[in-house]
Amino acid sequence: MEASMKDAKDLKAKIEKILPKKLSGVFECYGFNMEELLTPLKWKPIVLIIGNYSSGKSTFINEFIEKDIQRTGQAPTDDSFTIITAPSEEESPGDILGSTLVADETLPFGSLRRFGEKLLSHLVMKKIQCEKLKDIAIIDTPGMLDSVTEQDRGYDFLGVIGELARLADLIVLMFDPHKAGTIKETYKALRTTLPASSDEDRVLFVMNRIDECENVEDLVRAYGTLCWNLSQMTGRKDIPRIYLTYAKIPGKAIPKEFEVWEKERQELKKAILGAPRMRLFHMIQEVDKAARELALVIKAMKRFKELFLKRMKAFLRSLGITGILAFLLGDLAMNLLTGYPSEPFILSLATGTLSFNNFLWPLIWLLLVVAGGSVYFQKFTFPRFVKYCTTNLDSLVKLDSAYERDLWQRVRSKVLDLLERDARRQIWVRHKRNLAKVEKFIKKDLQSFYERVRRF
Ligand SMILES: Nc1nc2c(ncn2[C@@H]2O[C@H](COP(=O)(O)OP(=O)(O)OP(=O)(O)O)[C@@H](O)[C@H]2O)c(=O)[nH]1
Ligand SMILES: [Mg+2]
Repeated sequence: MEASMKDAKDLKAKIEKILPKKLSGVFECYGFNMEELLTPLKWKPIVLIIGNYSSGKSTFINEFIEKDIQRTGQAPTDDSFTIITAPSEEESPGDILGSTLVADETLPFGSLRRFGEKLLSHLVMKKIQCEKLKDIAIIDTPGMLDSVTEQDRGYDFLGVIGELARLADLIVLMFDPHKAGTIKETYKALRTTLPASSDEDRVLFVMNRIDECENVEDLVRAYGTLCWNLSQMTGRKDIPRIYLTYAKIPGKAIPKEFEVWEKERQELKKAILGAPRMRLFHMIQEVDKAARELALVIKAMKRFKELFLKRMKAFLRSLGITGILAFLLGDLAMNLLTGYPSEPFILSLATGTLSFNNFLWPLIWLLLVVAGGSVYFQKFTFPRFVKYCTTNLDSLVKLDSAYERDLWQRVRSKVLDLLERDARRQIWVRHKRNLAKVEKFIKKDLQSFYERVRRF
């Protein structure tokens, strides 16, 4: 584990150096926030434990860290988010309150501030001396409870879970056999934050408290229900691995036939200790996702610019023709209407009496047409063109794969926003060059990151 923590640190430093060097400016240009992308990398690897109430989350954590830190109990026990980790060498053990956590720039929790005061009073970090927690942090969460609404809690519970899931490198989703059918809400929270299928290997599914099944038949039934519900929600054809576990509770005998699952609990703990390695994948996946999203946005803006130039060309062509006509015939029309100027340009050209003075009115007419044309363009043609693009947003991109269609759904609103707020500036941006930069980054730098991680 030592080695992989160091690798993670090296890789993180590399990403933090290369990403701004190669792509800063490009990110900002399209309203992407590079800081936000790098926040999950700020701190140590995070393991998030979520699931139904009383599924045994806190019991499992206490067992993992070999200390009775979290309160456990049959009724819904926790109503707080607890981040448990070991203090660094210069820190001392103790509790840190939510309001301090979100204000601390060295921690990745600043984004939780937007969920309000109520959440902050239900957020705490416990720093305890524990060898296993030196390189990881575990977050214990309040159990999902269908009857508790957002109003009761006073903050957007699923929003918080989603945000923590974004920061986490490993997510343990814990159920128990009594409630194998009530996982919808939990999964919905994950689904909205982790839409790419690649992210699903960050989630470990656990069915805990299996010792409470009457017998193996009962267990199989509960397992079946859970699988069915999972496949309904994930849309995956394969069944993800589900760890079947139980805690050894003093005074509670484990039925003999369940002892074969004893090692699953150990494997789950091992998987959790592997979080630093997961972080490496997480880091690269995040950067990968962001770079591909960015590339798609640039493609859309590039197409926008191309369409604009086409429209502009057509406009200039008609403006040119109007300009020439105005230059040649403008003063003739004036002459016919008012008798002034006495010698229109075209007539003096025909009679060969052209002098410097004859150019005055044609030039004024030309200027008037050009000025009028550009005002018209700015006021009417351009806004109409932008409107056309925003209503036909999907036609700005060519989507070849399901992956790209997913990607487009995620960035569509960003493109819309860019066009509505920033269309004029986007005309001047060198999209082609930016796209080449991002594509080169994906092909070269990102690949070398992947290769490095595969070697670990
Ligand atoms: N039989 C049995 N009981 C368990 C097991 N795991 C936990 N328990 C008991 O179940 C109850 C709930 O456990 P907790 O660890 O508090 O559950 P939790 O998921 O943290 O619950 P909330 O914090 O309320 O969401 C406690 O009384 C535990 O002793 C298990 O594997 N088998
Ligand atoms: Mg608990």
